[in-house]
Amino acid sequence: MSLSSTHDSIPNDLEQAAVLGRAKAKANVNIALIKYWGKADSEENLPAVGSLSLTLDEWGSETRVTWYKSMSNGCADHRFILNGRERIDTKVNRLLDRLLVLAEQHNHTWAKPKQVWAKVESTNTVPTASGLASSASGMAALGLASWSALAWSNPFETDPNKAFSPKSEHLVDLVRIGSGSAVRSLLGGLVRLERDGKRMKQLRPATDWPLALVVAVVDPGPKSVSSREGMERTRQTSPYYQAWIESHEADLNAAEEAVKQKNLSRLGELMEHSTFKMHSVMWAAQPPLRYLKATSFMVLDRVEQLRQTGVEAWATMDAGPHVKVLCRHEEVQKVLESLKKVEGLHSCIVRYPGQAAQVLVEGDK
Ligand code: 2P0
Repeated sequence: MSLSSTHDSIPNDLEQAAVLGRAKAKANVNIALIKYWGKADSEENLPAVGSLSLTLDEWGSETRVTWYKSMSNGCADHRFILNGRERIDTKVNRLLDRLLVLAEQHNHTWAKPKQVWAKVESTNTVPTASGLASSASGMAALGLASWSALAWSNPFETDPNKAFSPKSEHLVDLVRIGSGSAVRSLLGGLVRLERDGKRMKQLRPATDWPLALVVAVVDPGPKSVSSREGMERTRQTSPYYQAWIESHEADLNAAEEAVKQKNLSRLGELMEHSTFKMHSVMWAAQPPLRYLKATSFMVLDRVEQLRQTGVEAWATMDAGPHVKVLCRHEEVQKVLESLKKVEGLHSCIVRYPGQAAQVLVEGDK
């Protein structure tokens, strides 16, 4: 049940509401090397396939959540302020409402969640909704902050990358309600998320393998079709959907093996294969989902040429036109030099492997 749907007014004066708890968290974006596309259950946002990702440094979200309780009997909708501007976001509301349901189920002291609402203040350091994974960092930071503001301990605190207590499963479930890919941003470095959307593990920490991702930004504007809508359209109409699902696990296992062996060319081959399969199944949807632009293909040509000259560079694209090129640290300059020659390319940004999501300590503001 969506609690926000039962709310009918927003208190004009915040002083009419008591602060129940507050916390701040940050999370970085992650880019899938082996892709998630398609859902087994839309309501629970369960993925139809697993995925393998690289959490990046610097690009991410910092989010502060304050939970309020109305002093009157009135209820209020959650408020969401992104980069200083108030907006309505169904993903945010869904996640917060789910946390309130969870609180009720676990007899949290807040007792009457209908009178409880959240103010979310978030800043993104990555362009929003353009296929650069802003919802991954956004939902991971929101999940962790809203969870911590309930004074539930961060289940990742003791062992950020390995500890999976029942509590951390709840946190994973919560974050996944916001965004399927966001779960992976709870961990740093190279991460594998299983098909059940719950179990995941870090395959390698960020500092363990000097990789880089050169992001060729084709068009910084928002994407035309949301991932959620695109996945549903693909499931319903693409004749290749079943083949995508059935052939996926083998890619995931092979990629995990390549990560274990630090075999970049094998990992790169598998990454490109997963990307092209995902875009093929999208193209076969009706109407087709065409996230790639002409410039994306020009970048792909460059990446292929780089490989012909001995540079280990491999491409991946998500639900947007940008091309992310995976390579070694020491080959970043060669990749940049080559991509500079692509006409019409907006910009190139270099990112490196990044850390897990974390709760931030702040003064009593
Ligand atoms: C991924 N993408 O694995 C894939 C590759 C885009 C292409 O996960 O509906 O925003 O919120 O679960 O996580 C983007 O989809 O979708 C995504 P929802 P999400 O990164």
